[in-house]
Amino acid sequence: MIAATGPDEVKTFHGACPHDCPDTCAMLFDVKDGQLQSVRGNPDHPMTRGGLCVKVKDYEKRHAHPDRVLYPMRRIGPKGSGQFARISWDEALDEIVSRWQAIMTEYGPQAIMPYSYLGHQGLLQGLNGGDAFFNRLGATVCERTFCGEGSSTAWLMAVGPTAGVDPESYIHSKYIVIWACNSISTNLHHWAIIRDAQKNGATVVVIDSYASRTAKSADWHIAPRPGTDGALAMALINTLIEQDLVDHDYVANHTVGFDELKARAADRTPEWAETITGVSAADIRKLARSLATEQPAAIRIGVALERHYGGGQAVRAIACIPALTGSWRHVGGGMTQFAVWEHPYKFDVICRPDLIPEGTRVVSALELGKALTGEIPLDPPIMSMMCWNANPVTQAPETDKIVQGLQREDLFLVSAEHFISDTASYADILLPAAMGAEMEDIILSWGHLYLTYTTRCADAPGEALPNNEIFRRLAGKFGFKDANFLWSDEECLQNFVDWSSPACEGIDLAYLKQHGYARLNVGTADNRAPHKDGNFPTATGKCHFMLDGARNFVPAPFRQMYEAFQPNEAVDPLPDYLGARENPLAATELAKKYPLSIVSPKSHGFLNSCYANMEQKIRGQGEQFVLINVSDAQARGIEDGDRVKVMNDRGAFRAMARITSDVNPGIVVTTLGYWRQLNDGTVNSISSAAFSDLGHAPSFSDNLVDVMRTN
Ligand SMILES: Nc1nc2c(c(=O)[nH]1)N[C@H]1C(S)=C(S)[C@@H](COP(=O)(O)OP(=O)(O)OC[C@H]3O[C@@H](n4cnc5c(=O)[nH]c(N)nc54)[C@H](O)[C@@H]3O)O[C@H]1N2
Ligand SMILES: Nc1nc2c(c(=O)[nH]1)N[C@H]1C(S)=C(S)[C@@H](COP(=O)(O)OP(=O)(O)OC[C@H]3O[C@@H](n4cnc5c(=O)[nH]c(N)nc54)[C@H](O)[C@@H]3O)O[C@H]1N2
Ligand code: SF4
Ligand SMILES: [Mo]
Repeated sequence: MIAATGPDEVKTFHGACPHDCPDTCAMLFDVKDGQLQSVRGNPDHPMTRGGLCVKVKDYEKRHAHPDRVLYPMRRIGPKGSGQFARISWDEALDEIVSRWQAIMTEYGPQAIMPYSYLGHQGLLQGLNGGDAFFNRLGATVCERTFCGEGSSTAWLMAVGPTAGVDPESYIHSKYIVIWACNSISTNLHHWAIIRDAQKNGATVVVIDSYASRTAKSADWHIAPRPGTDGALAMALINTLIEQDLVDHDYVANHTVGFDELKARAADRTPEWAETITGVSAADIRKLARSLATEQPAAIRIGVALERHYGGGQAVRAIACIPALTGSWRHVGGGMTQFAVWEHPYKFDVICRPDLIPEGTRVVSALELGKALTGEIPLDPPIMSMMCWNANPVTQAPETDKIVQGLQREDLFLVSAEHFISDTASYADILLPAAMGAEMEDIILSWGHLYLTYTTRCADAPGEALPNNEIFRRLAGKFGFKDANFLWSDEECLQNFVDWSSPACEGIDLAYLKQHGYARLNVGTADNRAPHKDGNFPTATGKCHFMLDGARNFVPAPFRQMYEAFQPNEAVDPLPDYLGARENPLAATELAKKYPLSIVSPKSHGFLNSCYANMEQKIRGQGEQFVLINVSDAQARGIEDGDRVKVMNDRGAFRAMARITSDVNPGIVVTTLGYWRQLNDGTVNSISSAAFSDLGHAPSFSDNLVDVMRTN
């Protein structure tokens, strides 16, 4: 506790936002009589700066929401009907254990599949417990490559596991390129810094398939066709080299493969890229020149970049740019992917991959629909799934297939949730999960360089339990004695962070609890230029334009991860443009039937599918919509506000048409997160489950559709 205003008055505690968001805000929780009364951003935190986003600023309402799941429940109606009856925790856990034991006897443990993601981003409640438990059980391993695994693979190939530019150092940048990221909605506190830099005279460029909120606030919006960023990046490389805008000294000392990159980029001219991207050759030249001459220049990439076939290669190409120009020499110069690379979390202790029995199969979360329906033949089939911290029915591709799979009478689904989400509505056993202020944790941050602690300070309603406790109890029922399952929450946190690492110098758990957050010991935002003298955390210490074909370029601790994500097919030694699968200019047959490219970014008002069941949040975000250019609308007889059907061979959803010049002809946009049970289909009904080129990344920006008026 950090303050109390009287004996039974409001007490204030350190908190942290648990959502999957780069900002990981440091919060203050005001609690009275065990109830969360209100929340604030911690004004002392250098990134949060006292502000919270529209989603979370009234977080207490989510805690106290009347629809929260309060008790363990058993399904009593047809699958998906949402009809449940209360049972006790013991009954629920005993039923789970006996059903799983029967499945394990008949089919073996791999017939059970865990399914989770980062619905809670804590080391304890997000990553711990479930993985260790299911690994120990011998269940199928669920590969979760939703977010960043393509760009991470590319990043490791080019520069290694580095945070790159500290998001706070952007205050020193003079030229800022935000590439496929809608910061105002998805990374608000970084945007605040960028806006301050803009006020100080920095130029802000946004490269986005449509005029997002962030693009509209930029000095310059560049709108390549979706999935063509690799061509744009290669043409920038071509221009930098052709116009001799290269920092030759930096290139000679700190990079590998310049001559080969030069040869590769020789015919990737701005004119070539113009035909692919729709961005004029003159604009490409202008952008290249500014990136080289207006220093410090920084590039912040968003997750949407990896979301098409070729997205991984596009990130590799972009990662060459700051080394070619020498931007890395400056504080506020270079590139940012994920800050989390500097965080000393012990993932091996948290997730216990060592417990996975040899030969255990891996099923991709992105292929859940195919796996549950038998489209991917699995022996044994998946007979049970447990879902927590995730909502695949709205969030994963090919959702119609997922729903078909979840309707299987012989599938035993366990769901731990706050609400009866679209996925939880199919559960056989529904478990009530505790929420943010009701549990202790250290929340991971992938968007800044602070550890953030959150206090257990409010009572969970009904009988809700933290995820970690649910798995502790399940492990107890199975008699698992491995240390993880016996540690208290406090012991877990002591064991999950490498407190003895240089990054944690001067920080321990006691300090973190007292202060709520702590900056990692990695230099300050005002002096940090991590690759001024090269020092890339690659095997050579250099930035790799080119790989030599050997895989040992990735430094040892990350090699296993890289190998796991990297498809077996040979990797091009150099970056290049690889066309998207559903590129209308290339996939011409498909494009005759479905001529429009759809992108489905994050909404402003929801956090993935969280909050999309709360009335005032739906009002803020508006009903499910599709943005469409006037020419595409006219060609289909669509008027603004019409109900339309968006479809392809994978499925369809209905939305309201919004006619706008924010999207170019040939492109439509629908935001993610709307609940299927409150809408007629959602955007992932049309999404492809195909992997992009690197890291088994998803293909959410690689889909063709058509739109039809329905009223
Ligand atoms: N409000 C809000 N904030 C969130 C979330 C949320 O749901 N809502 N989710 C959180 C999560 S899990 C994540 S991963 C982050 C993600 O946050 P971002 O990295 O910002 O990702 P997106 O919003 O998916 O996409 C960003 C932008 O990329 C554009 N885009 C899509 N495809 C392409 C393309 O092929 N090329 C180019 N150049 N642009 C493209 C989209 O139009 C969009 O404006 O946000 C986090 N924060
Ligand atoms: N078309 C399209 N699809 C996308 C994306 C896109 O941009 N476009 N983005 C992708 C990305 S980047 C991501 S990260 C994924 C996200 O995919 P998911 O992680 O599946 O998304 P959420 O909707 O946040 O689901 C989290 C669920 O966990 C629950 N939850 C939250 N906290 C807890 C807890 O403490 N305990 C338990 N038991 N449950 C909890 C929430 O109520 C919610 O239902 O979606 C991906 N899907
Ligand atoms: S969702 Fe992101 S911006 Fe909003 S409070 Fe949480 S961490 Fe901060
Ligand atoms: Mo994400």
